[in-house]
Amino acid sequence: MTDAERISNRPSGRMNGGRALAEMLRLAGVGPMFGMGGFQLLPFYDALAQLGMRHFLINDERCGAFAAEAYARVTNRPGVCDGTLGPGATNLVTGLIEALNAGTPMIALAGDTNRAHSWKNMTQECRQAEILRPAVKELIRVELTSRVPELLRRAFAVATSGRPGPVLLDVPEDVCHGEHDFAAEDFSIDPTTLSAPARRIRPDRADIARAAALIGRANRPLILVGGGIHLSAGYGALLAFAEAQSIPIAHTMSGKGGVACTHPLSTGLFGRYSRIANELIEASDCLLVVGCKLGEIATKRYALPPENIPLIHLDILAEEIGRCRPAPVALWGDARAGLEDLAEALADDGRRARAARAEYVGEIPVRMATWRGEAAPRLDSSERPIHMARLCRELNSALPADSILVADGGFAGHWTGLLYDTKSPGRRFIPDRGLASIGYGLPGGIGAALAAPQTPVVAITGDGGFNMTLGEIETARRAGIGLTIVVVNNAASGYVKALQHAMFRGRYQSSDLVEMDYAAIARAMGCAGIRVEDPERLGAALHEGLAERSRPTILDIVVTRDPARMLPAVDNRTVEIRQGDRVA
Ligand SMILES: Cc1ncc(C[n+]2csc(CCOP(=O)(O)OP(=O)(O)O)c2C)c(N)n1
Ligand SMILES: [Mg+2]
Repeated sequence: MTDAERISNRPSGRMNGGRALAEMLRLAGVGPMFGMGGFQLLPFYDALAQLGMRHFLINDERCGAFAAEAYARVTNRPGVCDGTLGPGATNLVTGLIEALNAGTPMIALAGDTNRAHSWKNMTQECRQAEILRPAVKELIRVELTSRVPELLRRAFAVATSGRPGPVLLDVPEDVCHGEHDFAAEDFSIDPTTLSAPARRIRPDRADIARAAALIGRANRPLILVGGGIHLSAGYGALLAFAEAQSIPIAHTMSGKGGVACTHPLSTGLFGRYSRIANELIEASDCLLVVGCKLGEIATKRYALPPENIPLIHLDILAEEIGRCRPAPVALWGDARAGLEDLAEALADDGRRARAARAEYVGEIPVRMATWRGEAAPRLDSSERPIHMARLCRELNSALPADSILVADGGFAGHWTGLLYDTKSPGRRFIPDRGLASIGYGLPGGIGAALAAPQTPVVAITGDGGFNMTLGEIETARRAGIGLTIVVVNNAASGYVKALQHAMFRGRYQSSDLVEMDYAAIARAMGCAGIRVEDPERLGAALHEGLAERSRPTILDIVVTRDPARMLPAVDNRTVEIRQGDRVA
């Protein structure tokens, strides 16, 4: 059913607020929802059942928010989650901030107290609106049952416009349980607000002309893409522009997949960890930053890019431009629209630019091959416990081009951010870099798998992050999804332990985990579980996981326990940098 057909199928008559919420979400065509019930939102749950809408009980509302967030990243449609009064609502905070910082469209519902009894120590009562307000793009308190459709419309508009983000609807119990006579006209929604970006804004023409002049003069321009390229779905425009002008592309962890990592113009990850991109940044004479906040990790804690290199910053959020690094040319607008406009402005100069930069772009595959040669001992390592680089190499070989890899906040995200290769453009690498919480991998994998049921989905997580959210194995099994979960088992809060090794001469505190057999845990929970200690078994285990389509497979990968060898490279926070030093 198309959005337009669904939206024309309007209900009317007397119904409670919960039913009105569900009817609006049905019109909006939302995907599976995630939450845990409580008294306040029960009419909403009942309406979902009656309308046959998909909603998954989750074992922790934080995970519900993570799952909805990952669903939204895969589809660019708002993910939906809910929590009940008090602890349900406060558990949403981490997932909502992930969405806020990453610019992911979401709608969250929180049940609140019955206003006849508020502030009389109702069970679970707390100042949840105050707690949640800074975690979302907008918090909307629904004060009248009759206004449910209007305010849900507003929530979609806010979630998907400008820089997308999460919107929380705070719904008092009496508004959800209360009834109203609705007319069919009450139920409408603007179809353009059902996915991000709802609308596109183009940068100012004069700014485009200044940027084009700067790029036109550059011998070694470089594009730095962040997660905004996905929010804008600007893949075609990025590649067309980069190819027409012969400009290589580097990406942040969130920007991976803006262009396929296997494309000859891709220079890989830049920032804290890099293959060849950091060197290219330092040798560049013009940087075009697209949909990227230039935060701590992208800039190696503000050591990159050198101040003397002219920088053009294209971003949908005006106040993000120049926040961390002055941008002589500011392009305020949608990433795709901005790249299209730059391509048009420079269209007549393409032949000359490609000829002038032929040698420059020819360097990229050569440098990449040199890097690969240097990294080969790690990528091909047959050591036991398994080397993280070898695991990444096996992921590169086993995962087909259309697969999605969800990466958790610990080493899992950093190693795969550096070494995993996407083979086609698109949001196929999903790290939770908005807030970088550990514990995103499993629930994020659930959301991604439900968003793309035909697509192979792998979630890679640390053992610490996995411990945090183990209960969601039950959710994944109940959902019957063929998700493959790769647990990087280093029996440690590894990133912390590696930093303690580097900075405190091996004085470890609270960074060891007890040795666990996650494959056995998985089997006990009715899933497939494979423990892998031999790197030669990795490929077969991944294929087994990908072939299992109706229940999760947990691959328990025993990786290095040596904290001296856990980091993908030197982490520049552990090194005292003096002027003139080059670190990592
Ligand atoms: C919720 C949360 N708490 C703490 C941290 C800080 N932190 C970053 S990486 C890391 C280690 C996580 O251990 P694990 O998930 O096993 O991953 P590993 O680094 O061992 O691969 C921690 C604690 C965080 N990012 N998120
Ligand atoms: Mg660990």
